[in-house]
Amino acid sequence: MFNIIIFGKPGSGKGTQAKFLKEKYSLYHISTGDLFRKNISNKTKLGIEAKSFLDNGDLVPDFVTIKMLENEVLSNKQVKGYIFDGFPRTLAQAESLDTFLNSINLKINATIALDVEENELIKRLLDRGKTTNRSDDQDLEKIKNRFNEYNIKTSILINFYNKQGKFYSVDGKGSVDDITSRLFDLIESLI
Ligand code: B4P
Repeated sequence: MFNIIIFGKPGSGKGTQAKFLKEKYSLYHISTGDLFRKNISNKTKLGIEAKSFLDNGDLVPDFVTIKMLENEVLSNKQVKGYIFDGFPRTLAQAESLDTFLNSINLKINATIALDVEENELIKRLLDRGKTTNRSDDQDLEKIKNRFNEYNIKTSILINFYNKQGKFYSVDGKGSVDDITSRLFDLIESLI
């Protein structure tokens, strides 16, 4: 099994690149953002709980997110590996992911960050906001709040995975194809 976390600020291209990694390495892709959005559009209990957090650009509380992630892994066990996209985003999520994976004899092999500066990210997210109904992409204040959430709660995970010798960073600027090639090159050097 080869299990990767794709990491980075909001809009850094995690979801975009995860699709290519999933195809190339036959991984099962788990995007917590997509799971929340699916639950919101299906008006499930989980979706109703998560909606206001997503709308405001806040992180959804850990207890909701961790349980959802574990259920998704346990429901999809016959796979070659997982790509975790948008999870973990807090220290509690990272610690619980390690404990959970350990309990089913799995581990994270690499955490790969897409490095992009905030001005470029704001442009990307506002552009997407024009063509989708994602409320969190349509308002500069909400986008800034998402960066703030990342800077306060998520960026500490760089140190967490660095200490485990599992943190890698890739330049996330340039064409989607160029970034995919950089990711493939890195992963080839790890497997
Ligand atoms: P996510 O769905 O994870 O969204 P994201 O961080 O904004 O996007 P991503 O980095 O995947 O960027 P993408 O490829 O789409 O999170 C949304 C919300 O869900 C969070 O704010 C939070 O409320 C909640 N949530 C999710 N996980 C959670 C967790 N673990 N705990 C608590 N809450 C959680 O790319 C963005 C745009 O850029 C796209 O339009 C794309 O086409 C474009 N783009 C990509 N690569 C590009 C490139 N190279 N050049 C130009 N544009 C590019």
